[in-house]
Amino acid sequence: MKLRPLLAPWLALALAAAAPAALAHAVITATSLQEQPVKPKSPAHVALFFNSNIEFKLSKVQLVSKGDVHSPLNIKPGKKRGELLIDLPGLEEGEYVIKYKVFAADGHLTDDQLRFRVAP
Ligand SMILES: [Cu+2]
Repeated sequence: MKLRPLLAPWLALALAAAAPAALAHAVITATSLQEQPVKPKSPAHVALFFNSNIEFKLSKVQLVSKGDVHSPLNIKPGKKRGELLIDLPGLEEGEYVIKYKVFAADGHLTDDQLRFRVAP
């Protein structure tokens, strides 16, 4: 069959182009950080809003602070669909990253991060 080597790459491209429409990965649509910046040295709750329900037992969130120090953060469901609440300890002023690995209700993993600043 001489057609096969030609057909296969074309098919792979067509499938790749069709794939995104079939997926429903959890994507952040809003965060409370936009309205309530984190103040220094005061524990805070940060809410992340996803476009999908989250499997909380499978999801993990870490805080990355200066010097690439990773610490696990407690998470819990919020009141709204797709709302994830994060407990933040009191932090020094500076730049931080929230690294999250969350599973959407459809089982797809989102591995991403969110930068934020702690300032008075
Ligand atoms: Cu998905």
